[in-house]
Parts: sequence; C-alpha cells; structure tokens
Amino acid sequence: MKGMKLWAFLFTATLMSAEPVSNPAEWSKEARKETLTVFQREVYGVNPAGKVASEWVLDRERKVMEGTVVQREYVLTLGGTLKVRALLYLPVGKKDVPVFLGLNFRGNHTVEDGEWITKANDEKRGKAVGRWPVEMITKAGFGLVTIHCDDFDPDEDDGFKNGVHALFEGERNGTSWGTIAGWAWGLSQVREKLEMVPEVDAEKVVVIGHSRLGKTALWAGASDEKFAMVISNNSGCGGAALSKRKHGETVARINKVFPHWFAGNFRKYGDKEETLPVDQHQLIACIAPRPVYVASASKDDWADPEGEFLALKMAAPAWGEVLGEMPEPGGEVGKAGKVRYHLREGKHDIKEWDWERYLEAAKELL
Ligand code: GTR
Repeated sequence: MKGMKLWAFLFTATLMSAEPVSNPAEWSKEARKETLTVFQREVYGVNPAGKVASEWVLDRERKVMEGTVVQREYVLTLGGTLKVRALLYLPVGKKDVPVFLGLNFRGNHTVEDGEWITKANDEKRGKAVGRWPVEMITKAGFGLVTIHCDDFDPDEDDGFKNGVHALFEGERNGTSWGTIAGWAWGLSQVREKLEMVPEVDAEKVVVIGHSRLGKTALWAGASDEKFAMVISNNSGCGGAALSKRKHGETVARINKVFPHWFAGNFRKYGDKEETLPVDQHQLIACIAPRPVYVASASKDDWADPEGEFLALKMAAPAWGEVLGEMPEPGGEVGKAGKVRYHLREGKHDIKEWDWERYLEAAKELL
C-alpha cells in the first residue's frame, strides 16, 4: 500500500485489500475521470455527444398542507418531442431551498392520495405514498422533485426506440447507453432546469433513488459533479453492491432479466465478475468529496447489504474517512462524516425511517 497512489489503489483494489489510506487529495480529478470512462464503456454505457433542445414550462400550481407547501407540475420538453412531467413540492415563503430529486417507479400520481396530480397511467393514485413523506420533507425545510422514470425511458427492452435514446441518432454498439444511463441523464437535465425555479438553491440538489432508481442516483451523482449529495437506497447489483462478491443478484442474472439497463459490454462479465476492470466501490469514490449516503435493508439479501456496506467502506478513503464495522439491523455508521450508511430493519423498500436519516444528513452536510 505504501507509496501507491490512492486512485491506483481504488482502481486495483481486491476485496481483501480494503485498507484505509491517508491522502484523499490523491483521488485526483484525473483518476476520477479515468474511472468514470471505464464505467461508461463497460457498465452503464456512454451518453451520446451533443445537446438537445429543451424547454421547461410551469404548467400547474396550487397550495397544499394548509397553505404551507406549494405544489407544481412543470413540463420539460426534450428535443421538441419528449414530454416529461416534473412534480415539485416546496415549503412556502422560503428562499434558497435545497431539494431532493428522485425518479419514481409508477407515475407522479402514485406519490400522493387525491385527484390533483396529472395521471401518468392506470396505476392507482397514492399507491406509493409511503415512499414519499412530503410533509416530513417540506417541514424539514427541503423541497422534493420527482418524475416518473418512464417519462425519460420506458422500463422495458424496446430496442432503445423510445424515450431519451430516440432523441439521438447513431448506430448502437456495446458501449452505447442503456436505460439507467438514460434515466441518469434525465435527472441531470432536470437539475439544470431547477436553476430556473426561483425558490430553489440549484447548488443544493440531493439526488436520491430506491433500488433500480438507486443505481440511477449513484450513476447520476458520480457522473454529474453538480449534484451536491447522493443517496442510494437499497440499490444492490449495478448500484452500491460489489459485483465481485456474487451475492444475491449477479451480473449474469441482472443482464438476463433487464437487458436494457446497462451497456451491452456489461454482459461480458456475467459469471466472470473477477474479470471486471472496476467494481462498485470505485463508482462510489467518484462522488467524493461530496457527501454520499448508502442504505440497505436487513431482509434484502437480493441487494446484498453487506456488499453495499463493504463498497462504501472501501470507497471511504477517497474522503479521507474510515468506516467502522457493518452495523446490526437498525444501526448506523459514519454519522460524524460525509460517508454514511444505515441498515434498516425490514424488507426492500424506502420508508420514513430511511427518510428521517437522509434529512438529518442533508441538513448537516449541505
Ligand atoms: C429487482 C431487480 C433489482 C432491483 C429491483 C427494483 O427485480 O432484480 O436489481 O432493481 O428490482 O428496482 O425494485
């Protein structure tokens, strides 16, 4: 370890060599760039070059929660054709509001009971209400922005004919962007547009996601340095969990069941994880020096809680931090620093218990 540059350590680290290093400065811009290039080429795919025209228009607005919260729907039009509907909640009368930005699985109308939100599809209104504690978030002084992931790209193997992929021309190959990269790109587009929302502090946008959308939050936060903080909730394989442990969901299985999520190249590593040139702790390290929070759930073996914890622990040297041991269910690690972890008791999900901790961390660290 002595004399080895931190980035080289992170680059070549095996599961057995998660030794802390003392010089975070060595996790240089250059090293981060190189690491991201490998993740693009081999895991998530390369975003196409060039920009598309975009428009951000306020469509609807009302006050809720006895006038303490303003709720809005903005429409983001990409490339003149793709319409994305962003749902916002902001505490009334506050300036420079920091916001949580995350995709939702089933449509904005599932985030809340009631008839107001534009219906995205036939899913039941309010179905996901437990995952989005809007009152808790806004009372803590934060805003919330959420978008149905399908607005950016339908979560199915459509040969990349729809969503953001259809906005760019060109032949696809093994390094072309998949759906997770498309969703992450979409999050960056919205982050940029938040600069146009007067109450929002666009330099304090926390990107958050659960499960496949947690993988997306990590990729978005690692590749777009303008996200101020990154939260991965139960993101598992292709997210915070180390691929080389082959515990729970594996690279072979994820590519078989979800062939559209990653770059074609990622398939090469199915049942050959040891040949991967990177592992997920290096992705997490790309977030440094910005705060990162990884969380697992005790009954979520499929997402490999221990693999998520170890990846974070192996990445912590990039912040100059040292994490302790894997906690018991209900436990938290890293509360004094910028690299935080908790293990919620229970199943694969995102609950108020998780949000309470994310809000506390964001309050302290932003
Ligand atoms: C599972 C998948 C996981 C995770 C999860 C989810 O089916 O195997 O990788 O993404 O879905 O998004 O809820």
